Amino acid sequence: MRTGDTPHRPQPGHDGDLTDEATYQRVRAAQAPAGQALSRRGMLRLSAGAGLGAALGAAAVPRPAFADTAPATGIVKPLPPELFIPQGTNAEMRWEAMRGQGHLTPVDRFFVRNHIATPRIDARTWRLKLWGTGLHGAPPEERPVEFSYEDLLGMRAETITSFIECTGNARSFYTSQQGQQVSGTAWKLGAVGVARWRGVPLSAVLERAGLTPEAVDILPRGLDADFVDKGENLGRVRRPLPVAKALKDVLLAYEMNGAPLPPDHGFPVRLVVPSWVGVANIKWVGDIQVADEPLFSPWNTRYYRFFGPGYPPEGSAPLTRMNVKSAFELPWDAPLPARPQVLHGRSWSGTGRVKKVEVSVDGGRTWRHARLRDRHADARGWVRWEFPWRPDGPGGHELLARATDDTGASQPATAPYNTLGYLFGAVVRHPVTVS
Ligand SMILES: Nc1nc2c(c(=O)[nH]1)N[C@H]1C(S)=C(S)[C@@H](COP(=O)(O)O)O[C@H]1N2
Ligand SMILES: [Mo]
Repeated sequence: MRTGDTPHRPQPGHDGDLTDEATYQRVRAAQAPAGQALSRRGMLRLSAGAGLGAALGAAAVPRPAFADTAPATGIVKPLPPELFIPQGTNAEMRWEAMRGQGHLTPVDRFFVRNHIATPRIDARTWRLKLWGTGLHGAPPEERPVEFSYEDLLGMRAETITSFIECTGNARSFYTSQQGQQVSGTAWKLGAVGVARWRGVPLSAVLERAGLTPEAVDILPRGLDADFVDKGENLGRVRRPLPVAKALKDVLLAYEMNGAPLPPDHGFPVRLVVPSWVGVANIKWVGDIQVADEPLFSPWNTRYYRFFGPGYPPEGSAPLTRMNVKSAFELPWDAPLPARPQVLHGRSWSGTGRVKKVEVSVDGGRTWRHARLRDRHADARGWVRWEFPWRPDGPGGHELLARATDDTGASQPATAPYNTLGYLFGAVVRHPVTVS
């Protein structure tokens, strides 16, 4: 199941270029996990993948200690209520916490999405292990190519500014705006943040480990505990990534906003996969399988695909890029004064550079352009914008913002339904009360 003869230098539209959406859909749709049949419910059976994770947990990678982990959420950093909305093992950023901030989201308010809990890892004994058929000599799991934390710090570093956003960000609006039932964390718009990430290009580590031209997929895996879904152990959090994307702009990041990666965001090292679905950004990475055939895990088969009417039983192709979104830097149901004022917000897109933001203060009947800042910032971050507003009177109002990127992608009035509530990209109606 080779997908191309030159995966290292893919051409757009070529089968090797799995960073191209159309190609990805075409190639991935034709592939299924080897030896795995569809169950009666049409879901992929993943017992093989879970077994692999469980076996590795015991054999290859020492378990991190869980001391210091706050029992309630499993999150280490403080979660003051003025900055965060609790969401089980996760913490959502309140958008009003971005008001007056610079381009970056400070770590103290950056959202946390943990499947389980933040592990405490000792960087002195931590090793990144690479193994698999996509490396020269096909090093087995038991004798992987290893990198220490010091090894990575000694390699050529790169810095990028990029958002990380949960695929389910804004999921709650499927229900509150569209009346649809979806499963998953009921995020509003705060499962997103922009940081400056510094680290080693994944391409450099792959080359040093002996990447072969036949390699097509990598599978980075976290050192947090096994994920158990309704009694079923799915193993460690891990999600396949095409080698083509891995070589393009992915970082093994050890710094966030100029300081060592905090425990909750992946210390000692995490992947940063610009523009892609949040789950691709594996935290606390312990090992990376590199394979000369497509790889599968629950995180690209039973999750992070579109399911529901209009999709095949096994779902769409695995989701790759995030979509276009906008948020006001205001609390939900914000009390606002009945005088002229300036509204602030931010827009971002995984498919291109945000070129235009329009705001409507009359429920979507009329739209006016917002004034953009950050026009020259990294397209993988976001743009801040401002919109002068003179409320027409006291009472409830709905504020709407819609962005368009340079590919023409924009925000529709409604988002196409999918059962797991991914990629809500419609315009959000933000209620405020003027008095
Ligand atoms: N090992 C590991 N990596 C992980 C996760 C996790 O639970 N475990 N969550 C993923 C998901 S779903 C998201 S959205 C991002 C969130 O990154 P953050 O917590 O730094 O904001 O991390 C991803 N990486
Ligand atoms: Mo996520």
